[in-house]
Amino acid sequence: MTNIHLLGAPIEEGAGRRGCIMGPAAYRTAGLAEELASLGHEVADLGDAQRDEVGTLETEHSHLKLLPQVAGWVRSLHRHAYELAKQDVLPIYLGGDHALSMGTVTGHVAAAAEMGRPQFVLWLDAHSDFNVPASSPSGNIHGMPVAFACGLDGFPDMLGKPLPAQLDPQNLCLIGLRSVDGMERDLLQASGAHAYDMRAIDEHGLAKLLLPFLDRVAQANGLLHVSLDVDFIEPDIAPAVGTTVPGGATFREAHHIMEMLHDSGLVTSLDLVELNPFLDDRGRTARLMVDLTASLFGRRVLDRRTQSY
Ligand code: B3U
Ligand code: MN
Ligand code: MN
Repeated sequence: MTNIHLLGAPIEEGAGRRGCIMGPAAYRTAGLAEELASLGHEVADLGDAQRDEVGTLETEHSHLKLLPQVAGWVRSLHRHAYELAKQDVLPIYLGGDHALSMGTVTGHVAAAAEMGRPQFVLWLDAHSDFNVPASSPSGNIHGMPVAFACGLDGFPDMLGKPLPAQLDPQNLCLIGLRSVDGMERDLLQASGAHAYDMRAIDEHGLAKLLLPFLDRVAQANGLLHVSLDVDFIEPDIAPAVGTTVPGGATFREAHHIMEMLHDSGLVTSLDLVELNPFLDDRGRTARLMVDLTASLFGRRVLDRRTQSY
């Protein structure tokens, strides 16, 4: 039994199109809390976080879209995540676009550093979200949270203070990549992060990519934050996302990853991001995300684990 805290993060200013503001409500409508409770977990819904008021921020990068609004969310969510990380609960952040992870990941990394435990991050996404302001072709801040959390240079004052602790790219695993910008790819590859595109899944299978990473988390007695972007999944079955990229994870692959994560017992926090209910087809994407979360929290057909290779 896990003590799960749900926190809504209805940010949409980091994405190129509107609609993610409705994400937390869609998860509630799709029955996320009830589903997790039916698996035997204790679930508390903390409601939605509020955005801080932030005035103009200094930056040479004038193409950054809605910067003060995004920074307002990041500051608020950073505080919430830091506080939740220090409690004996497992927070699920209901997005909201992926810029929210600038707050959640940095909050968890800061708390982990204070606790003297390494923080690991699993990023399940079609994109690596490793742009810095200078490399971003769009100016959409949801394309930048991983670079920010790793402490790359060139960001305005998103947190209202220096980054308390950086995410070590060695502790970062990205799976599902199929849309990475030119300069972004150079930054990602130079960082030393463990990055896997769809080709790697095709060639090796998910278990071979994920299990060694999970082993490293376990060996290091690490904490594991999972950030699940809707666009990780094939858009035919998960259409409610602003940046669909064909060739995503299948229904079976997505559930398989969640089941392996559950069996590991290592996940300590989770972001569900980029759900745009305005683009959904009769709630099917919201329901799929709820079902995937249920697999991550123990729903299974038969009682067996993936064997190590
Ligand atoms: N890399 C592109 C596209 C993108 C990243 N994340 C999303 N889209 N969702 C960018 O705008 O940075
Ligand atoms: Mn993303
Ligand atoms: Mn994405």
